[in-house]
Amino acid sequence: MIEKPILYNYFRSSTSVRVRIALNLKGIDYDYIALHLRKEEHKKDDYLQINPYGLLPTLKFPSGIILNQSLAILEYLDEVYPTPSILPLNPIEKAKVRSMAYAIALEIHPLNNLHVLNHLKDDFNATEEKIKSWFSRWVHKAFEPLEKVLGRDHDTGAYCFGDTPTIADICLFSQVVNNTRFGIDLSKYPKINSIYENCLTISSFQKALPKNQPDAE
Ligand SMILES: N[C@@H](CCC(=O)N[C@@H](CS)C(=O)NCC(=O)O)C(=O)O
Repeated sequence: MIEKPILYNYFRSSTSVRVRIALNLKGIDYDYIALHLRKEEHKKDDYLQINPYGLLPTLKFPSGIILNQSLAILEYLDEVYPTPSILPLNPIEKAKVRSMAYAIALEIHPLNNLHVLNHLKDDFNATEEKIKSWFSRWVHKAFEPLEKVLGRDHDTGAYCFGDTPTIADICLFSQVVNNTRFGIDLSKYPKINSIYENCLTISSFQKALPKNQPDAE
């Protein structure tokens, strides 16, 4: 049993949603510390001492161990707390799951992060409409091929890989939740939508939703 960690996060942050889902799935109790991104609480000295990158989420253990980067946290949790598993053990299966997770976490999220959107607005005078179009562009650029992969691949089940959720579903679900804030039309992605709906039936995913957090607005 691991010690009770502190999760520094924000209700709306999709990378925070990812870690909340994994903690919930694994039944790990944690203390919730909210940092308001729009109020730039993640840029204050106290937090930068904990995570010099100034990004959320961060998971801190009573032992003093501090972890950041949501995918690194997910994999760490899966290794020290293997049941239920969120990554297959077989190397090729693991690579397939990581590939889908990375299609979202590495191809969409870094381009649509708050500091990127703020940079477009502040330094390139991008309008709200242009920012929405930017956000939407990177979602579709990854979701279109992901939908094809999910439709083609025999490994696809109720979830991205088989019939239990993995880190791929955790990333997919968190991204779909984030998309709703930008009004992205996802109607052309039946597979992605059905996986999202299946995730919604699991209480660990429900509990991690932005609206169910103590700092929800
Ligand atoms: N790759 C990192 C990304 C972390 C990240 O960008 N978090 C966002 C919230 S979803 C953040 O803290 N943004 C603050 C900012 O953009 O200023 C991870 O997966 O943890």
